[in-house]
Amino acid sequence: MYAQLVETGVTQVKSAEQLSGADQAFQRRIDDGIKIEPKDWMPEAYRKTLVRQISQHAHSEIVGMLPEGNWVTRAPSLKRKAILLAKIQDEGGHGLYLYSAAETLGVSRDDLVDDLLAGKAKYSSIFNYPTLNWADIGMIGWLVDGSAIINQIPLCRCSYGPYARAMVRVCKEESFHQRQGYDLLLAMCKDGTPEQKEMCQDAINRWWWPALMMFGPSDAESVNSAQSMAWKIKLFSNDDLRQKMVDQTVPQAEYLGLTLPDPDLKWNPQRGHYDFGKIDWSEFQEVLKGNGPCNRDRLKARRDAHAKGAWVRDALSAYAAKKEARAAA
Ligand code: FAQ
Repeated sequence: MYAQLVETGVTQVKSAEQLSGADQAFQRRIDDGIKIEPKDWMPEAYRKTLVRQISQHAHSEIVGMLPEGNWVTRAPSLKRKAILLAKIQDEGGHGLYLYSAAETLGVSRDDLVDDLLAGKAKYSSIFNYPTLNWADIGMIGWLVDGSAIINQIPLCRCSYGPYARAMVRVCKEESFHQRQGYDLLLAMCKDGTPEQKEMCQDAINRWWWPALMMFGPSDAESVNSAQSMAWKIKLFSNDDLRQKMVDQTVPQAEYLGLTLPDPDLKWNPQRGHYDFGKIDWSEFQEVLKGNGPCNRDRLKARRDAHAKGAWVRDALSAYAAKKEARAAA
C-alpha cells in the first residue's frame, strides 16, 4: 500500500538521493526498527507530523468525553452508570498521556489547548455527532472505540517511543470500552423489548458511516499517509484499516440482529473481504470545516469548561510560586 501511495504521488516522499546525510541516517534507524526518543535528532518535518497527529489524537480523547457525558445522569441503572463514568474518565486519562507525549516534542500543552479552544486544531470528526438515545452509548463503545482500537494497535509499534508506549495502555482500556458497548447492545438487542431493539437499529443507522469516516480520507486523498508510513508513524493506510473494521464488524452486527445501513455491503470471495458502498466524503469535509451537527456545541462546552477551571489553574500557580519562594528563602 505504501508503494501505491508513493506511486499515486498523493504525497511526495523524498528518494534516497534527495535526503541529506542526517536524513538518510535517520531513515535507516526507522527502517531498522529503532525507536526514536525525545532527545534523539529528528527531521523537523518528522517532529511536526508527530505533534500534529498526537495533539489531534489528544484533543479527540478530550472532546470525545462530551457525547458520552451527555448520558451519565440518564444511565438506566447504577451498574451502567458506573461503567460509563469509568470509561469517560479513561478517555480523559488518554488525553493527558497524549498531551504529555506531545510535550516531549518541545510544544507546550497550554499552546495545544489554546489552539483547540480557538478552533484552529482538528479532533476526530466522529465526536461532532449527537447522542440521541441510550443505544448511542453502546454504538460509541462498539463502533467508535472498536475503530479506535483497529487504528491504535499498530500505533503501539510506531517509531516514536513515547507515543508507542502511551498507546499500549490506551489500547488495553479501549478494549474494555468496546466490550462494554457490545455488552450494552447485547442486553438491548437480545434481552430487550422490540422498542429497545429499534433504538439500536436507529443508532446504527446514524453511527455506521461516521464510524467509517474516522479512518480518514481514502488513500488516494490522504495527503499525509505516504510520508507518515515511510517514517513508521502510521503502519497501515486509512483504507486498509477501514476494511479491517468492516470485516470485523459485519459478523458482530449479524449476531446482534442489526442491519448495517449499506445496500452494497456483501462478502467478496475473490478479495476475501466485504465490499461496501461509497462513503459520502462531502459530509466528512463539512464536519471538518466545522459544520457538523455538534461542532459548535463541542467547542463551546470545552471553552466553558476551560473558563470554569481557571481558578484551579490560578490556585496551582499560586501554590507553586509560594513553594518556590519558601525553598529560595
Ligand atoms: N477527523 O492525510 P490524512 C478515539 C484530517 S480517538 C478529523 O489521512 P493522517 C477514542 C487529518 O488530520 C480517535 N480530521 O491524515 C475515543 C488531515 O488534516 P491535517 C482519534 C481527520 O493524519 C473513543 C487530513 O484530514 N484517533 O476515538 C480525520 O495521516 C470513544 C488528511 O488526512 C486518532 O487520532 C478525522 N476522522 O491520518 C474517545 C488516532 N481523518 O492534519 C472517546 C491517531 C483525517 O493535515 C470516546 N491518528 N483527518 O490538517 C491517526 O491515525 C491519523 O491522524 C488519522 C488521519 C488516521 C486520523
